[in-house]
Parts: sequence; structure tokens; C-alpha cells
Amino acid sequence: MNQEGTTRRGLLIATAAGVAAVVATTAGQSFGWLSRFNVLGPRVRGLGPQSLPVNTTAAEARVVDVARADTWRLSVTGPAGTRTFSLTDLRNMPQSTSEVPIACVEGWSSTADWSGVRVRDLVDAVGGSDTNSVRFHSLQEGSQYSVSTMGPEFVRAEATLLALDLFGEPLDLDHGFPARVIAPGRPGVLQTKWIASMEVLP
Ligand SMILES: Nc1nc2c(c(=O)[nH]1)N[C@H]1C(S)=C(S)[C@@H](COP(=O)(O)O)O[C@H]1N2
Ligand SMILES: [Mo]
Repeated sequence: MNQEGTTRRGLLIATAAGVAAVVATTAGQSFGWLSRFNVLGPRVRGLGPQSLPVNTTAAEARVVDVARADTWRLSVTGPAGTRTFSLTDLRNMPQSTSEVPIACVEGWSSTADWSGVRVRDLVDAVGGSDTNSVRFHSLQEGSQYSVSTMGPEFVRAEATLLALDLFGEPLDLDHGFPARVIAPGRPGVLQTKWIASMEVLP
């Protein structure tokens, strides 16, 4: 569905890296050129749940149970205090849609349609304003990707979302269900998945 969104440069890098890895790992094996297609398949075709590649699955991040739990709540802390939002609360807020690519340093970039709540609406709900930054905390613990921070220029952007949907369907668990960060013009590493809380910073 979004194959045309995968950049040619991303494909070339992924292909070159895949071939190098296969040459390195399969020298002397008789099925080297068959496994080559297994290795390259998912990335070259942009496959993954909801037609988007995955960096770190929910299982790898050890968040499967906490992400699926119906006790999940988003906690948002700001100058006016802390508010918690259930998934239903978030879906009852005004929703918007953004077309924003995930661009991973591993060498792929793929465009996707995201919908959810504007980050700035959540910031405003706890007394934040135009000058505030926000720190996002993932349910995932102990990873360099567990926390990300964005400055006010991203917080205020119309297209910056706490995304709940991808291509019109609830996020797949591997894409950050129940909620993830989506902001235009930022590297994939900062599009934090499985959000637990947001902290409004001065
Ligand atoms: N919590 C968490 N968020 C994360 C990651 C991760 O490992 N853990 N990987 C990041 C990286 S490197 C990328 S490129 C994107 C990939 O998003 P996707 O797997 O939905 O395509 O998620 C980002 N968000
Ligand atoms: Mo990435």
C-alpha cells in the first residue's frame, strides 16, 4: 500500500547492507543465494505490519502485556498538574491526520498516514503554552529509545501527534500501540513507541 513511499536511496542502502551481510555470513554455504532473498524480503518490500517496516518489535521491547493491558493510561504532567487519559478519552478528543515518513538510520524511509491527538492539545490540557518542551516516556524500560524530548517548535506543529492509528487502523502492537509519537522532520529514533507518559518541561 505504501511501497511507493519507500525511498530508492533507502532501498539501495538496505540492499547493499543485506548483500554484504549475506556474503559475510553465508560464504561456503550452498543455499547462500536463496537465503539472500529471505534476508532481504521484509526490508526491500517495505513489509511489516500495516505495510511499514518495524524497528524493535513489542516482544523485543518486552512491552506486550503492558501495552495491551486495558488498565493502560496516558499520564500528562504540566504546570496545572497531572491528568490521566484512557484510550477512550484520547479517542474522544479532536483527532487529526498527518502524512509523516518514518526515516530510520538503518537505511529505510517509508511514508505513512497517522491519526491521533495533537500533542499541543495534550500540553494545553495541563496548562502548557507556546514555549514548553515535552519529554515522552515509553512503556519500554532501559533502552536508549525509551525517552525522547521535543522543543516547542515541534510541540506546536499541527502535524505533531500522539498517534493512535496508522493507515486508518489502530496501531499494530509493533508500531507502538496504544499510542506513539509522530512529528514531521525528525529521525525515526525520536518517534517513540508505546508511550506511557508526557512531561511538559519549562
Ligand atoms: N520505545 C521505542 N520506540 C522506538 C524504537 C524503539 O526501539 N523503542 N525504535 C525507534 C526507531 S529507531 C525507529 S526507526 C522507529 C520505527 O518505527 P516503526 O517500528 O513503527 O516503523 O521507532 C522508533 N521508536
Ligand atoms: Mo530507526
